[in-house]
Formats: sequence, C-alpha cells, structure tokens
Amino acid sequence: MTEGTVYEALTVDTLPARLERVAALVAQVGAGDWQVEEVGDGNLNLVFIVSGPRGKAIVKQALPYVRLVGDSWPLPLYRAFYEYHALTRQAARDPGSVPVIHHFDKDQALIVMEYLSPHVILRRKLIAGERVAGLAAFLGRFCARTAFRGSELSMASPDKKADVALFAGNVEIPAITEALVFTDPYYAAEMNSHTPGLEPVIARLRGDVALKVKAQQALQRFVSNTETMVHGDLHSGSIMSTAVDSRVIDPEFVQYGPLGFDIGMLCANFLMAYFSQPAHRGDDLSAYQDWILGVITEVCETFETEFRHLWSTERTGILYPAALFEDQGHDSAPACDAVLTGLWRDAWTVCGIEMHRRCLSLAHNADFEDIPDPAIRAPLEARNLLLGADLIRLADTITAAEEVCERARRYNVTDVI
Ligand code: SR1
Ligand code: MG
Repeated sequence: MTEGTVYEALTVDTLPARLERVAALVAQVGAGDWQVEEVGDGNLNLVFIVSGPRGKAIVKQALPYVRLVGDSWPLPLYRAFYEYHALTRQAARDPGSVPVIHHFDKDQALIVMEYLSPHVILRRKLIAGERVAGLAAFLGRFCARTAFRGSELSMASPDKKADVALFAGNVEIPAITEALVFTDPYYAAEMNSHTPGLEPVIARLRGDVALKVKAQQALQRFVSNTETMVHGDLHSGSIMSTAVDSRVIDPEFVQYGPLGFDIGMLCANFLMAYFSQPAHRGDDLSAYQDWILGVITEVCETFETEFRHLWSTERTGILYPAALFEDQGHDSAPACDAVLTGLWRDAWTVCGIEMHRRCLSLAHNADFEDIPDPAIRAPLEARNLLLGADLIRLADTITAAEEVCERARRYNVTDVI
C-alpha cells in the first residue's frame, strides 16, 4: 500500500498482502508469515495486532462511519490525520507518554504504531480492581505538560496560531463531543438511553435551568477557547497500563480548547470507576475505592505542581511575560493562581458534564454497562449523576480535589433513589 491509493478498509485477510511493502511495518514485525487479529473495541475504528517473526505492531485504521452505530452515521477519515499530528505533539510535549509512531498513510487513514505489551486498557483494570503504580503522577504530568506546552504560555505565537489553524479542520469529530457530551444529556435527544429507574434524577437535571446554562457556558468555552491542544477524549479507555507503566492513546478528538478540559474529563472517569465498584467486588471494596480517590487527588496535585514548575521554568510565550513580572521585581505567582482558578473551574464543570453524558447520552462506559442488573446499576449511576450536578454547580468554588472526593464518599453511602 502506498500513498495515493483509494481508501479501502482492511480486513484480517487482506492486511498482509496490502501492507507487506510498508517498510516501517516490516521493520517492526519482520517479513514472512504474519498473524493478524482485529481487536478494536472502541466506538470508531479498526485496530489490528500484526504479529510476525520479529515482533508485533498495531495498525489502526479509521472507518468512514461510526463503528458503534453503523454506516448510517458517516464520519470523515481525516480524523487519522489529526490523530497522527496530535500524537507527534504529545510525544514532543511529554516524551514517552504515547505509543511510538512507525508509519502514517493519509489516504488509507492508517497509523502503524508501537504494540504496547503487556498493557491493557485502564478501564478494564479499574473494573477488575487492579492497581497501577505511578498512574496518577504520569497522568497529572501528562495533562500539565500538554496543557502548558501547547499554549501561548509556552509556544511562540505564530506556531500556536498555525497549529490552531491546522486542527480547526477537525470539524465532525469535536462535533460529536459538542452534542453527545455537552448537550444531549440535558434533553431527550434521539440517541440517548438510560438505565430504568433513573427517571426522577434525570427529571431533576433536565429541569434545572441554571445547570443547563452552566453546561452550555462550558460548551461555549469548548468551541471558542483555543488555549491549548487537548487530547479531547481522555477517559480510562484512552489509557493503556501495566501494573507499573501507562501510556495515553487515541487522540483523534484533538482540538485546541480549554486548558482544563482533559483533566476534567479524566477525573470524571475515575469518579465513575469509583461509584461503579460496589457492583464489581466485595473483598477489597473500600480499600480499592480509596485507591481510586487517591489517584484523583494525586493527579490533581501533580498537575498543579507540574504546571507551576513549567510556569517558573518554561514561560516563554506571549502570556504573562517575565518583562511584566519578574523583570519588574514582581512575583508572577498571583497570575499563575488566576490562570489555575479558571482552569479548575473549567475542569470541574467538564468533569460533571462527562459524568452525566456517560449515563444519559450515547456511548455509555463499561464501568456501569458491565453491571447486568439494572436494579443494581441505577442507584450507583444516580449517585454519579448527582455528584456530577454538584460539580457543575460548584465548579467556581472548589479549591481542591479532596473536596470532590469527600463529596463522592458521602454520595457513595447515600441511597439517592
Ligand atoms: C459516536 S462516538 C462516541 C464516543 O466514543 C468516543 O470514544 C468518544 O468518547 C465519543 O464521545
Ligand atoms: Mg477513542
């Protein structure tokens, strides 16, 4: 397969003949007999593991439609182009945080990348009750470094503007987030679904005009604020881990957006893991739930520490220049505090919204969906929905992740339906 060929979706049967001349793939797996397995379990793409005499590699190919729904919902192949460019920027801004890219074919919407082993999707580990050493520090640093280094706190303005222009072409993929995440949870949108029993809680959320205003204000900032390059879909299905190592994958929802977007979405997914735990285990339940809340706290603390460190050591962009502060003998810490205040307001708002959309909109998460009995699932989701509403309402006033965790602990022992 070479550049300039007409797109055709790969299959396990056609992949070897179609990719046998891709030198970067052959260099990874070796020439000769290849075993190919399709392992994509996400909502959108094909993902193949190619095994050869020398090793393994991942071939990820976009499909021209939403896999979760089918060809009635077309989706541009160009998302692979944006994913490729996002991965190169994340690798530069936080080295070692994402898989190594071996090859990109724009026409086939295909990326050949490092096969991570024995990594598995973090969401599966959280459902299984497994702990990951170093997870929180890794994620806190990743969010801080990509946020800071992708913004005009760090980047030269012409480079930042060129990047914003490049990623502005990613239209339909962020549009999914605009609808599914920010808007659909708050009315009876066509593709929505929810667990029976949640109706009273849903009625409360959808009847809360102030809540809808805050969610739409967050959407307004999401579509019009190009502070930094965001991963755009940083949930526990976009992280792969072993017991001691983690990487971030799958940034096809990349765009330039608010500094607090990724860390907010990430914390939401840990909170949903937390609330779902009573259905997944008996032994170790409270210790494991404490571990998850500890991850949230440490992610946020690491984020702040790293962001402040970068503020002092890498503030090379046009924003808050040393010429205005340090060079005048003025401490710039209050300016950093102000940036972080706005960032956390956005983060906790997005966190609450993400907690809502995964129970009310399309594309629920396995943390709850793997609970087969709706009578067990609904009360756990209800706790999650109510905490989400609190976070949206109180985002302006939350000063530490521990306050969020304390609230989560209280809901966790309250029967709200
Ligand atoms: C139609 S796509 C639904 C969801 O899957 C992706 O992973 C994103 O989370 C998106 O919102
Ligand atoms: Mg994804």
